[in-house]
Amino acid sequence: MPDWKKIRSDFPVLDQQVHGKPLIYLDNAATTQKPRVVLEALARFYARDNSNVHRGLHTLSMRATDAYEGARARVGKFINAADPAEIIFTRGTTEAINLVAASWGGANLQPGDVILLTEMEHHSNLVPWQLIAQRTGAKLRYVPILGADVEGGLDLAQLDALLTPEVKIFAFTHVSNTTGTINPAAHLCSRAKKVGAITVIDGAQSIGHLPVDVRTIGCDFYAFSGHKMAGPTGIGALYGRRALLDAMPPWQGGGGMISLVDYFESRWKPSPERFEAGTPNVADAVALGVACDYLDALGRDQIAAHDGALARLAYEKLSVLPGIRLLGPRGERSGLVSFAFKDVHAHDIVTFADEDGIALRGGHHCNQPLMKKLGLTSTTRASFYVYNTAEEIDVFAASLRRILKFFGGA
Ligand code: 7TS
Repeated sequence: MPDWKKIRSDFPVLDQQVHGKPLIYLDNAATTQKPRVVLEALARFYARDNSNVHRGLHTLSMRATDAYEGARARVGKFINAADPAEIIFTRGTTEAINLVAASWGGANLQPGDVILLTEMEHHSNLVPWQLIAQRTGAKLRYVPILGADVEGGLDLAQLDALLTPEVKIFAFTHVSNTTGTINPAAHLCSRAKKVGAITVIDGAQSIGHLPVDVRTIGCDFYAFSGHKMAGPTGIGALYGRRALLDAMPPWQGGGGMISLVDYFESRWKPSPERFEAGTPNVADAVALGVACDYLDALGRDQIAAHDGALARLAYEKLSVLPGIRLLGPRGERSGLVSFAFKDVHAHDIVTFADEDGIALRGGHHCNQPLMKKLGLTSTTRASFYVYNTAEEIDVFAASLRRILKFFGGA
């Protein structure tokens, strides 16, 4: 069992005061903080190994290439990919989903085909599909949610009616960034497979929080961001099954992705180079590999238990506040709580909590359609990670009581 109290000192940014109070960082669903080992890996790469990859024969270039390809293998191992070539480095989840939509979707979707999504998707797993639907004539269809303030899960009873043979892609989030719902990813993939649909999982909120094994889940694609798993911004990955990737066309052209170029036509390298045109983000990829080591040393099952316990504790402490509407499941949930008050705007709560040194997030969380469905325009969200503690939840709950009192709500 990790010593959770000691872990805090691994994160230099947490050692500061905000408005004279110790920083309590509860905005981890937006981005997590980075441990010292990740910061050092970035500095070390630039101080010792910096060079462009793949195109050089000199020592530094070979070192940079080894480090970059080593990071690819490490990230592949982190999610149990069968082959490092199944890992394509991207800027993050958003770019990874855009890659699948543009490349697989552009090559395969026909008018009348259906892209199945869910009503709880982040804009990143929504807008790219709208764009490719417009280009190809495919249609969008949604798995509805049960009331999000009841349990916040998908209405799985509708799956039989929705998963018809016209469905070519089923793209869904592993964990909701607004309700904290953990979707039954393996079950959804096996249901999609029965009608021959490929599956794309948005892993932005799961990758750093739960054990993720793409082969056990049985998905075709899995997209995630490094900055939500203790790694740097500007780096993430798309996992794709090799057979699918090898049959997909490039989505961006440039150096590094070709085997031969002539004035009028070119030939592509296989995956992953085919999908990584231009100089890649070498330093951040290397540091992402170090973030994988850091999280695996803690144990992702332990992290899931820790974050989930904090979220359940917060849910219980907040549920007694007058007039609160708490979203998502009461029991098993990922490490976040999202809530709304009728008379106090989320932005006011976030601003007032900041005075107590607490970092929260208020708004639609890039979930505008879900907000509309819930009859809300915004929620306040507290999201937890390895360095958060039960004591911080107490301070957070006390701060909310103070804020409600100020607004005349308690
Ligand atoms: N999918 C989900 C479920 C997310 O929560 C996010 C980011 C993304 C995709 C996009 O990730 P990116 O790294 O490509 O930007 N979510 C949030 C959030 O909840 N608050 O800020 C960013």
